[in-house]
Amino acid sequence: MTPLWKIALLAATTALFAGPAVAQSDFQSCLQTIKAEALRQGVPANLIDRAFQGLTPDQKIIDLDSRQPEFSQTYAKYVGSSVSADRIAKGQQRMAQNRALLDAIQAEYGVPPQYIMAFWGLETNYGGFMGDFQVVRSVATLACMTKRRDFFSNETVQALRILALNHMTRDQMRGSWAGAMGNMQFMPSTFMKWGVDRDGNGRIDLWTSLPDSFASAANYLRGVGFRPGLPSSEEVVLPQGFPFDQADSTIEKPVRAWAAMGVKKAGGAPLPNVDEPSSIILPAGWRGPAFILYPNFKAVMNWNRSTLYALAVGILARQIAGGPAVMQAPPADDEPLSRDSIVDMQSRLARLGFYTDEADGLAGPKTRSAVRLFQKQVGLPADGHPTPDVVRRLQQTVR
Ligand SMILES: [Ca+2]
Repeated sequence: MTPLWKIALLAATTALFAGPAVAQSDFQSCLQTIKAEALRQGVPANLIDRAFQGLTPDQKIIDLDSRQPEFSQTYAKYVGSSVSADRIAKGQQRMAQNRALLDAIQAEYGVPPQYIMAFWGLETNYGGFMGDFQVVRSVATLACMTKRRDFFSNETVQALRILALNHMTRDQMRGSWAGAMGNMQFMPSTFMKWGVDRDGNGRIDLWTSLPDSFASAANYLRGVGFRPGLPSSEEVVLPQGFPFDQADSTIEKPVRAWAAMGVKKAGGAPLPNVDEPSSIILPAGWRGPAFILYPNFKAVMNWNRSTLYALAVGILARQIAGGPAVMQAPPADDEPLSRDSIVDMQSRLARLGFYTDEADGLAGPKTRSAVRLFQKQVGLPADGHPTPDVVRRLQQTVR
């Protein structure tokens, strides 16, 4: 489920301020600290006391939170499972059913219907699984029983504010184990910042009101920079001899500059003749599909800081709107790497002087650029994509 990524990465931004995890016996005193902040933000004391009455930490959530994925995610597996034929068909059906509403929202917020459908499809399979955890208990547990105290304390305060505004009762307010709520899996803080009462009944209801859910998603996307015009991303073909070390989300050029290098849309049509900053990425390495990332990709990444998630949004949106599927298949041997083998790879790259960060088992931009330096040294295409083959060659080279 996507909220996992979202929470992990949002939380990382507040890690500097996070206090130590507290023992279970301190749960009540932790709640009192949260209560003080909620009072400061105008939540009535009796409402807070009712919301916290009988509240205990949920061990299931603590267990789920401590799990770390054993393997890295690959483009083929992630996009293959999240952009299914069924999800495309359902998205088209839901878009047709809600056409007038979605057109009105597009006119107001500049977000095309297929994007709202793509987020809805990826977040909850069009409202099919919104989560059944009590949100106040989830975020209070995560605030008081994990290391991400500041982030989730604020989420708890925002959840209390939602109750204070009578949008939902404590028992009705359900979500994922990590506190993501409703059709679009908004965190309480996102709800408070971007939620919209589109149907005008006086309550923001992201569970049962589609007008509220869709308008809130569009309001959020516009708020984080989504603009009408270019899509978030699209598949491209690279010319023979394209320098693979230029294919990285950290390298930006005007769209026109990529076109001048011979980059075309998949299928051979020219790229748009514009100067918007854009990047090329190879999410499954040089043998797989290439994508150009336009400025709206950053807005999508703001919703969820996972490149694969953001690519899936663009691919799903395009096909919901009747556009083509991705043409280039990923290589069949692009296998996920275990955390252990990524750690092994990082420490060997460090011994070569190519990698100076902590060997954390997560292949981010610094790992990719270290892999590129190694690939150049041994004469491989420098796509920076970590594969079992790269790991094997490193093991042979650095002992
Ligand atoms: Ca409403």
